[in-house]
Amino acid sequence: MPPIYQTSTYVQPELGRHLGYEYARVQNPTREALERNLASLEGGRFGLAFASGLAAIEAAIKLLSAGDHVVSEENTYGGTTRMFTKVLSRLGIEFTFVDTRDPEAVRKAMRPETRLLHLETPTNPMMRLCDLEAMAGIAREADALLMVDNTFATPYNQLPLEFGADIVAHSTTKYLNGHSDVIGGALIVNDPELDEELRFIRKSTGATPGPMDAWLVLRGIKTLHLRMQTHNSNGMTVARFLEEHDAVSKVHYPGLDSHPQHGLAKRQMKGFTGMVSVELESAEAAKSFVDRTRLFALAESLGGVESLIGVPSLMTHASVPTARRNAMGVTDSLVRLSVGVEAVEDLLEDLDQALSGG
Ligand code: P1T
Repeated sequence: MPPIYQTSTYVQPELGRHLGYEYARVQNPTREALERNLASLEGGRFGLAFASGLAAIEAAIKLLSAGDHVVSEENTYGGTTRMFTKVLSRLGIEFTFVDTRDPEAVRKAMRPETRLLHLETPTNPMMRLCDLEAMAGIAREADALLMVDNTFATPYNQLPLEFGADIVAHSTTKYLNGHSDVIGGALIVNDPELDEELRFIRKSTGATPGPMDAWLVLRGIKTLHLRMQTHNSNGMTVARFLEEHDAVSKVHYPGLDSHPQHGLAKRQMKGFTGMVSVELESAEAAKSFVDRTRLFALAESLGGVESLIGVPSLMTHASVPTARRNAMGVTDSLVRLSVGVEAVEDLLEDLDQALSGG
């Protein structure tokens, strides 16, 4: 097993000569083991681990300068939107948010100063998809970088670099670690210059993960394929069950025939994850549902072995302005489930009793 190099610095044999390791913000062997693993999983050449998913995305945006422009999918994780609109826009980087299901809308949003296109597919929490190949074409035409947040899909189900992405971003907090005990992030790239620039940004700004967290993520990844098989199959079973349930108005899950982009999902994804969003009849019904589940724990986050449930508008996406949220369908009656790897009959029983009201 790779040791946990729990150190901040490394002794140098003489002035002006070190053994490849100077200071742990810059180099750490445990972190490097994780980075090689992440690169290999995504089919990329270089991996960079970060202290969180947001830190990873932020580092990629820091490739840009004041006056540059980013086109972003509108239905990203609420914290990503908040970072773009409330922090990074203050530094003179402009953001335009679009529905990336529509390639024409994306093409129209691109400007001469657009340097990066940021995507999530499936999106959090509406499970909307975008056509990665089409998006890579649009980014290339505009001479912009394509960044894909692959947190929901995971490399087990989808490989954005193969479709032409330049940067894959992850919150390793989620499926990659898989055990809800670490906050972490990552970027994976193929281009050595991009890798070097990102490493420079991380070294200069400092969002590195500690060795213990890197080690835990690496350990979690060893079972990624086993966990994802069960997340995929439990997700599908739960989505089908909820689609038939009288108390549920609508299910958003790319694996269902009823998903408007099911064809695209089958083309660019191998499986459809454990993330399922459902619309109930009212905000009260949603509250009663999430308060009554017993196996599905009411909590933010996703992708761990234990099932979680939440209302995105009041939790993970509360920082997105209400009008924008509502326009995308992220209302108080939308419930998001992160279906875990428990026995699926137990999960269905729990959902059924919680939906049957009290
Ligand atoms: O929490 P952090 O590791 O910083 O990752 C942020 C992030 C980035 N990208 C996606 C797609 C995400 O879902 C997240 C974090 N999301 C949640 C905490 C959540 O419950 O949706």
